[in-house]
Amino acid sequence: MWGVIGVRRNRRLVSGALVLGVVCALTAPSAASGALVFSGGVLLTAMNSTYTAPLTSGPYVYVTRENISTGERDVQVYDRRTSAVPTQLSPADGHDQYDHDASGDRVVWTSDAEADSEVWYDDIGDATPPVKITSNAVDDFGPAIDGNWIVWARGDVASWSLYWKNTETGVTGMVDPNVATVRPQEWDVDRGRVVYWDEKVAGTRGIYVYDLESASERTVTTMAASTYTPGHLRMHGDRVT
Ligand SMILES: [Ca+2]
Ligand SMILES: [Ca+2]
Ligand SMILES: [Ca+2]
Repeated sequence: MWGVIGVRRNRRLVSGALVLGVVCALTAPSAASGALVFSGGVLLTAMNSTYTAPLTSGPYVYVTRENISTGERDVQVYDRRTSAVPTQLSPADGHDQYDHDASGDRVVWTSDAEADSEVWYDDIGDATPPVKITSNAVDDFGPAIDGNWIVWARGDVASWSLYWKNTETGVTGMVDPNVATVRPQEWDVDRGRVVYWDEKVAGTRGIYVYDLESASERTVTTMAASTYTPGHLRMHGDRVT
């Protein structure tokens, strides 16, 4: 069983995977300036900044910006309609905020400002400041958002499980209550359904889709763990890719 150290280690693995996926999907950032090259032009460039994990949603481009001097990471948003300098969403507090996901003008991220990590949420379209949607003594990380639904991993002493919150109703719950040899991996949420992969039975890995409103789950596919590791899972409508 993994302890808290194991949870933190795996959180880093999740973060690394997300960054790697972005690098593959887009032109690699310039090593010299940290500028993000996008559609043949420079979208974001600033002194002392490295931009990672760009994510477009509507007119917005959400990024994690690292201050090269201090190493502090913060979540920022760039509005393509105004082309103004990015707005920083997370506090310049000397702590890291990162691993953002967005749905239109709604954005979530992980914050390391406290002893254990917490998940924050903001709707940049309203005047309400960002709110912390978790408050506990274990790690919360890897938030994904679509519409009213937020899904993230909540670390327990031994491992983690996927939790969800409906921002409209305030209701929260757990996606995957089973205790498995491998914890839920590579989750995504779309229209109230969560996709993830897991090893619920030792030796067998499966891709699962959990419906948050009906609390029902279907198995998309399973295969032997010795020959099969699911890739970068995405949920979109009725499709899992
Ligand atoms: Ca910060
Ligand atoms: Ca707001
Ligand atoms: Ca926490």
